[in-house]
Amino acid sequence: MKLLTCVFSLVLIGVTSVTGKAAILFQDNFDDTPVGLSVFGTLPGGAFGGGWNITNNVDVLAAGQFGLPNVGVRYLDLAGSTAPAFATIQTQNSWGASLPMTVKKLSFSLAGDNRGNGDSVVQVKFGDSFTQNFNVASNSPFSMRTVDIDGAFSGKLSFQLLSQSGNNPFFGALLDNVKLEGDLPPNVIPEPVSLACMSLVVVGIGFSHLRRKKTS
Ligand SMILES: [Ca+2]
Repeated sequence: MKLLTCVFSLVLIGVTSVTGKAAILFQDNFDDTPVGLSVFGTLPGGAFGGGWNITNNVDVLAAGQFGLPNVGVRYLDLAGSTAPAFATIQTQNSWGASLPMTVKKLSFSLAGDNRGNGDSVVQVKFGDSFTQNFNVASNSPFSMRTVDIDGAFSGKLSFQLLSQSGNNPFFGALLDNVKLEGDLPPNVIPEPVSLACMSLVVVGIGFSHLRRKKTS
């Protein structure tokens, strides 16, 4: 292995160990979730592991069902069909401690109830450090919301239907396309190849030092 290749590899390894590898950490478009009203307990969750815990209940709706938006295959109504209906859904995964990944960006799609029931407020939380309320007009179509999450934040992600201005407690904001992006853990343990490289570099530096000494 040539010295230059080794030096280049070490520089690359150095960069990797500082920043980690950018990746999607969690993603759920609910398209594989079984359709049903008043879903209690848990949801199976999406790609990249982990499901959801539900407080109260949600409706898992098929696009176009009940005259609702005909996009996104399946999505959630955060007001289920059984009282108490205003749901909180929270990831079973907790990022930061047991999953040592750095979460940097959260995105999701929200729509109004689309049944003329009034405006919704959805509270989004990430661990104990991040909380933000999103107002959703009753008739608004799905739109993507994006939030920059400080890499220092950690914990579980949750969506809670806080309020609904209409009279029907069973029609609430619609949620789809939840995604967390960030960095995978940095590779801090040197592999055998890296160790061999490092030895070569050290020897190389020693030689060039000796040569400079001889020529001076
Ligand atoms: Ca969907």
